[in-house]
Formats: sequence, C-alpha cells, structure tokens
Amino acid sequence: MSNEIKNVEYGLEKIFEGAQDFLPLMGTDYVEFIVGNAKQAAHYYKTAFGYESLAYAGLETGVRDRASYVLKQDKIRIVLTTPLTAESPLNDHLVKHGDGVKVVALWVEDARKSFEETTKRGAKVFMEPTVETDEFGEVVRAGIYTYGETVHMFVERKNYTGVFLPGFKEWKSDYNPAPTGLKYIDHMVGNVGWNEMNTWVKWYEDVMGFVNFLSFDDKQITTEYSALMSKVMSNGNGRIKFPINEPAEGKKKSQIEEYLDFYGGPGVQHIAIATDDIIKTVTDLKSRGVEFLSAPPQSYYDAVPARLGAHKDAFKEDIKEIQKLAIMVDADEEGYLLQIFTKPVEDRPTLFYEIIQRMGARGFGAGNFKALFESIEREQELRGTL
Ligand code: TYF
Ligand code: FE
Repeated sequence: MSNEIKNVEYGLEKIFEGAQDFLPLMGTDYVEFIVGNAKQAAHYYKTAFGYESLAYAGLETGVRDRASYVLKQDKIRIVLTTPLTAESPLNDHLVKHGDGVKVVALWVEDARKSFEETTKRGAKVFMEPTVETDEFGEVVRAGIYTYGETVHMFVERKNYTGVFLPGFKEWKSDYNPAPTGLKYIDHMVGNVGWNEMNTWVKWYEDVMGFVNFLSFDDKQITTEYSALMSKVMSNGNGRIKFPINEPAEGKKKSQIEEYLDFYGGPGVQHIAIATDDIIKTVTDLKSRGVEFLSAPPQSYYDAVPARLGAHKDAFKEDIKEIQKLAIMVDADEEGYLLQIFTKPVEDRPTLFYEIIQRMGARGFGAGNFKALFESIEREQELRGTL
C-alpha cells in the first residue's frame, strides 16, 4: 500500500526553500497541557517518562487561579497547568476536551514581529504581544489560534536568563527518576474535522509560511475498516513539522473521528519524541508502566527486510529484540526509521505519544501505517468505538 510513498523523492532542501522566512522559528519552546490535576500529572511524567522538575508557579508564588509545573528532558519542555478555582476559564477547556494540549509554543527571535506577520495574514489573536519581567530579564510572548482551541505562542527569550518564564520559580525536587533518553520533539500532529485538512494546510502555508512536504491520501492510509488523510507541513528549516489528519469514509469509524468525538473537536493527536536508542528507551518506558499498542503480526516482521530494501545492510538493530518490544521499522530513500506508539495517555481516547529513532529517514513511517492502524483498531474495538 505504501510503495508510492516510499518512492517519493523528497528533494527536501528544494521544498524547504519554498517556505517563506517572514516567520523564522528556532524550535519548539514548550508544550502546555491543561489537565485536571497538574501535581499528579507531573508525577506521572517524571515517573513514567523520566522528565525532571524545572519550574513551578502557583499559590506559593503568588498565582491564585492556576498551578503550573514545568518539566524538562534534554531539549523538551512541557508545562502542566490546572485551574485552582471554579471561576477559571481553564475549566471550560477541561470540561470540553479533558486533559490535552492547549499551547504549542515556538521559539522565535522576535515575538512582536511573529505576531504582526501572522495576524496580518489572517491569524486569529489569542494573546497580544506581552512583556513579562523579573530579576532575570524579560520574555516577550504573543499567541495566535490554530485548529480548534489550540494555540501557537511565540516566545522571545533572548533577553532572559531565568529558568523558564517570569512568574515561575525554580523547582528543585528530592524525587528525580532517571531520564529515558527522550531528546526532542520530532513532530506534533493535529486532527481536524471532516474535509478541513486542506483548509489548515493552506492556513499553515499562508499564515505561517510553511510548506507541504509529504501527503498521504485515503487510498494509502486505509485498512479493511477505516481511513484517514494526512499532510505534513514543515517550516523553512525543517525543525518544526506539523502533520494534519482528517477522517475519511471507511467501513467503520476512523480513529480520527473517534478522537474528534472525545476531544470535542480538533486538537493535538500525537507528539512524536526522538530518541537515539529506541530499544533502551522503550524497554525503560515499559518497565515504568507506559502502555504501548500491541505488536503487529509475525507477517509484518517477516516483511521487514524487504521494507528496508537498500538499507538492509545499514540496519544495526537485532530484529528479534525489535519484535519483542513491538517496535516498527520503515525505510525511505534516505534511510530507515524505528517507531512505536503508546496507547492514549488519558481516559478519553485522545492524545498519545510516538517514540521515533531516525536512521537517516525523513518520512513518517508510511510503510507502517497499515499495521499501526490495525493495532489502533484493536483498541477501538475494545472501546466500542470502531
Ligand atoms: O505522524 C505520522 O504521520 C505517523 C503516522 O493517526 C500516523 O506517526 C499518522 C496518523 C495517525 C497516527 C499515526
Ligand atoms: Fe507521527
């Protein structure tokens, strides 16, 4: 099913050149989740994923309406925020979506210019440029809405030496589980509504200056039961990649539709995190209780050498170990990749994680889509949502 995709010549440099530089992005700054109990969520992310405590804001720091815990692992920074009072508007987000991603913050040189360039191209305002200061300097932030109630915050921190943002104090904890080898966010995927994918593709092109660097249609992303379509958007330096999914008609309910039902609309579906030793990372995550999707069948693993093609000799991992851990393998023109997906990390079947190790490949594992979606369907079956 994926041969067409695998033979795509990416010509990435050429594609990236097509992106526009009115919005230079240096990387993901942080990802903020609104959750029902940030204290417990922080414990989960430390214990299960190996994040370390970085900063905190809440009653003890003079913040009355919310508590936020900032965690870090290598280049990844996540913020877990919960409302403290019934009056907080964060409650509306929680009631509607459950725990989920509210903010995908992007690190920029100039937050005011990022705000001006995107809003003049049609972005809806979430937060006007705002300067926050403390004894470590100043941070400028400004925010725009993307799909659903999700927000892109531009963060300018060139005049700041503090640990996170003004208003946060350093959080030193006596509880410091070891890291699990998570390095950086490789991509973050958005699910949008029926027939809305191209609207958001155009939005990322027009408003953010991104380019569409890979596309998968419903003929390619289909199983016996369900289908979806996906287009990968990238910024000009390739550091920020946002695939956008929409549901497609199949015999049964698409996983994207299940997400939309439970999240109450569009939102972040999965966060893919890079590791450079997936066997070690996944072994570690499993021992800490992180739940992954069930393994593809034997026939999937029998086909791995064929899928690796020209990269067969470069493949260093022990395939038995890969299979034992239920890791999937795909290859494209430039190399191969190893990936695995967690089950949703909330009670609602919404956000999940992908762990990915790229060995030269710049694709998204198209050769694994069928096996992956069949694993997801096995879960949907158990939930009665297929
Ligand atoms: O990000 C991707 O494109 C891959 C595959 O609902 C994928 O991780 C695509 C759609 C989806 C789950 C995973
Ligand atoms: Fe992914």
